[in-house]
Amino acid sequence: MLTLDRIELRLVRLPLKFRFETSFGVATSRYFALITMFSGGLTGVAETVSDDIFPLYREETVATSVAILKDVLIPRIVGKAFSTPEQLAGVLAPFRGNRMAKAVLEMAFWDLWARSLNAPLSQLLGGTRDAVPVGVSLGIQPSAEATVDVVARHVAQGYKRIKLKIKPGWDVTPVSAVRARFPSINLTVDANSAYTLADLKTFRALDEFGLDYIEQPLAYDDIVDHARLQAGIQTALCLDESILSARDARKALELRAGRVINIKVGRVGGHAEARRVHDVSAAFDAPVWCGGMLESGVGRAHNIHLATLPNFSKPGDTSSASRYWEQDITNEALETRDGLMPLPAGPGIGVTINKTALDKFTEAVEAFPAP
Ligand code: OSB
Ligand code: MG
Repeated sequence: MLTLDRIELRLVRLPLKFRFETSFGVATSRYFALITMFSGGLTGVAETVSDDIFPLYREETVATSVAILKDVLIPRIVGKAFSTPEQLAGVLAPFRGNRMAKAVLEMAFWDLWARSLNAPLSQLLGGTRDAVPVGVSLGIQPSAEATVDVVARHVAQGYKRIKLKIKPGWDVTPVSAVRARFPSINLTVDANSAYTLADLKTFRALDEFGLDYIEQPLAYDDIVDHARLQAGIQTALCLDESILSARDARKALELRAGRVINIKVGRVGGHAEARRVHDVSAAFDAPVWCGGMLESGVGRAHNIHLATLPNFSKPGDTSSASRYWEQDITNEALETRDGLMPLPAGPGIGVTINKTALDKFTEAVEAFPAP
């Protein structure tokens, strides 16, 4: 049993090294709530993946997650004792939605629990590898030439898959330029829900470029139109925003709304649900891969541990930390070698907090003691 003596919530803003443009907006920094759980001499840590200010990816923002964490979720668990992450998740389960807020607590508890057992998180999740293949997600660039340049740089760094962000009016142009220069790289696109079924012609055009998949072309809350689109094109669809649970994954795969699933721990409410999405996808012979939300070393370490499960058979988005940050908040450098990200070794998520760096990027701290 682990008693949660105290929970700390920090608001952290990390400046990004690059301007990250997607169909829904531009990011120049990453804002998140970092949760630390204290039990005896042990700690567990995780970060939110909620949106900065505007709910543009899904519904949750840092402000909504923090409100639910403070008013509803933290008061239900602080001072209480839990013997498994599932037990803690069970206390949060009656409350609807707010999966990103629930996930940060569930994930921090997995880290704490794994440290208490002196085991790596990957081992407790059932992971089978000590390194995971990774690709890179490249934001929208100002021109086709700039797109080819940025792709060339990342191909040279060994990334095993290049994903281009696209939006209506900026899709076939960058893809055809990149394909002409790199005929055989593993190439994908991510539309972040910017298209509708009226854009079928564009998807038929994209069919000509041998993409491994097209990620989340249609609405963030849709699977029915995705099934219609999938029936009309050759390229596999990959669902990201549309999948919030293993139940969603089951329905989407049953309807053939896609053939690949991007798993993000925060989006589905935690590691246990992420593992259930992984398992249900395996039952449908649908490969999965581990997505990213521009996480710091803390969230990235969680993602790498999850991605050691066997059905994570496509390269994920957990690229090198040095690509995103001048300075990360973890002591360990999370860097890829030849397109492989080594599992951070040691108990829990295998990384430790650089307190000086964390303090530097912290905007506010709040402590929740046991009542
Ligand atoms: O759709 O996968 C996405 C980043 C923020 C929000 C949504 C997405 C992304 C990425 C970046 O693609 C992945 C990463 O490098 O962490
Ligand atoms: Mg995506």
